[in-house]
Amino acid sequence: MFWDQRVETMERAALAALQLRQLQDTVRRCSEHVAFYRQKCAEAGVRPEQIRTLEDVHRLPFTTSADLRAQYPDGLVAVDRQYLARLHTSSGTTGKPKAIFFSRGDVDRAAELIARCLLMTGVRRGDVLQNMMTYGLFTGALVMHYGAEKVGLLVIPAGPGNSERQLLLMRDFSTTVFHATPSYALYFADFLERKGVDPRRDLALRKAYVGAEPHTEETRAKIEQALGIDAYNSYGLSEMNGPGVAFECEQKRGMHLWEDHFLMEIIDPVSGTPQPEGERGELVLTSLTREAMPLLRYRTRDITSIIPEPCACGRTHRRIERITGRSDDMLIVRGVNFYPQQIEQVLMKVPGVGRNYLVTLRGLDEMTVQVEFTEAGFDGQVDHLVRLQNQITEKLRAEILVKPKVELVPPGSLPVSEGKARRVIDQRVL
Ligand code: DLL
Repeated sequence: MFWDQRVETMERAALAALQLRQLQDTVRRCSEHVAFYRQKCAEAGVRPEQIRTLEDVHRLPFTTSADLRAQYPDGLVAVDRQYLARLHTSSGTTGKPKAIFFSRGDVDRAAELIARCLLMTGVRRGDVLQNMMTYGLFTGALVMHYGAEKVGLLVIPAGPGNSERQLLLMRDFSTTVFHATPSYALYFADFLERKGVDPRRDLALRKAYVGAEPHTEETRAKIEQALGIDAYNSYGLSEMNGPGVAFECEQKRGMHLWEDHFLMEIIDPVSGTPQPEGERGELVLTSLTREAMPLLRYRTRDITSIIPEPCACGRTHRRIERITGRSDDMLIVRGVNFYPQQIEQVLMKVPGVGRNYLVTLRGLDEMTVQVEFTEAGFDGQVDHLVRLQNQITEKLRAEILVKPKVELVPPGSLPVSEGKARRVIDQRVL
């Protein structure tokens, strides 16, 4: 089902022509109204009228999250203050937050994109969406909320955490879809199991939208299996409205990125050079329709690749692969590089492994991986746990080439955060 079939299935040539017009307009607005971009473009030796083809995007300067912090609070705003309609912020791990402004039109367009995403997964009027993301400065809940209302769903603004209340709402109002981080979805599945609730029998749940943090295909499978639902991957970032940038359709093979609103490139994260289509690298996005705070060539730091083949659903907007990590998340332990996602990938495949884990780095280069085991998989025999522990250690060593200390802990004993999961704690004294 389509929200806007004409746009979603637009011929590639028409889409490219639209993108070029919008790119030219965005560059012009940035140069006219944002001193930061005027200076950056001058330094790069490029003027708006020199953007004649989509390839010319490569001549434009990059924007980084450091630039956003340096321009905090409003150095990147491109419209008069009276046209600002909403503020969101994104905190990240260090220092000042990033402030993201929306005009009235930006708020509407963000909701429109969510509406496309939701219909793409087969929901319709009459569905009940329980929004378990954090309401507030984070984009995750509000942007989804507005889009879901636009589609005509009944939206329950539950917010995160408090699993007892989530369950109560789910039961009393027959929730059919929920929106949550994958880590909370797993935690909630565990909670239901502990309560003796069988979601297939006792609840009306059919689908979930999971996003805002990296997760593997194995984690998706675990969520789907534990809750008896279809889970769709949802990608976005505050700098580009929040959720609704790229989303899976019913095929669940990569996420359609809305190319009439965002121009995507994949670059080599080290050299900054564009990668050929299909190659893995860092996703760089230029907003094509944002009014309040347009961004040119924003370095997302997210690692993915473009899927060039057309999708069976008929949409022509290209898909990106599941995000495998962030270029700044890479860990170096005892001289070996790897991504935290590789650990998750291994863990979620081992029978007997539960739904939460935590990697801690201490001292000079000691690495401990705490892993919850499942209630069902543990029969009280300690030697079974020891065997599981050895098995996990071996599998991790084979994948990341570093031998960690593995500690098995009971289900529900590792911390669960209300927002994004923190999977790695680095306390090294290097
Ligand atoms: O997390 C927006 C969002 C909310 C997306 C709800 C989906 C659902 P930020 O807080 O600015 O915005 O964080 C953006 O989160 O650059 C990625 O590193 C990561 N991220 C978001 N979605 C995914 C995903 C929101 N599906 C940053 N897979 C991004 C992997 C994701 N990483």
